[in-house]
Amino acid sequence: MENKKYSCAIFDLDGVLVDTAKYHYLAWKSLADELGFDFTIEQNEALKGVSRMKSLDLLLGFGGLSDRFSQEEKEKMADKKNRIYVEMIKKLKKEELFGGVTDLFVKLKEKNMKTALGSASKNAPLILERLDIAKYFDAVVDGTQVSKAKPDPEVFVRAAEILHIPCKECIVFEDSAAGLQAAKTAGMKAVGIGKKENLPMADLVIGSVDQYIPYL
Ligand code: B16
Ligand code: MG
Repeated sequence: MENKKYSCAIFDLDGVLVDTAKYHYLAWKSLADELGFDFTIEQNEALKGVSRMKSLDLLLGFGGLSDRFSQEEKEKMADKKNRIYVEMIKKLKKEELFGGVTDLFVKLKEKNMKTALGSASKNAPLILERLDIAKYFDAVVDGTQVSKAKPDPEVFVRAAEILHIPCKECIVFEDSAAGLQAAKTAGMKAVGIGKKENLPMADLVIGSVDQYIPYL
């Protein structure tokens, strides 16, 4: 157990606070079905944390359909996937917030730590509203506010800037390889949520965010 103290915890959203990753998967899978190829849950790992258009490029690559479509056609496909996804997350229930998330937020406040959201998703505001968790964040940075997608560190650096906290005093909680890479590049502590074999670049891997409470 380390002794270093941090001032700020930055949370990814999809896959860290709520399992929206499964809805992203189902929405991309329905597009793959329509295009006539299989898209597996293992392949979906590569899409986690990356932007919508980059995800589409990866998906088309898995289907052997790279370079087959114009930019306009790709934008239509991405819009279609997003409409399917939004229909799913409009029905998101508060109970889908991962267990222990609220406990961690309470502990962070007790320790006077700042909290921020650092998500690649343009749908983050809708998800925060559905889960009623916007109140827990001192700063929110999402996919509508950044120009460079993870693994670029922009989303996390922006959150630290808003809160006037040096990057080295921030801990990032992330479920994706791209996001952990972004955290490391920013000079932040990178805590992986998930399985060690999928997240080799993390400083620490835990199964869920509340497992970090003993480290505070
Ligand atoms: P959207 P996060 C990411 O959110 C997802 O992990 C990733 O699968 C998705 O492609 C990306 O947001 C963009 O999402 O299409 O809703 O704008 O994990 O950074 O919270
Ligand atoms: Mg994520």
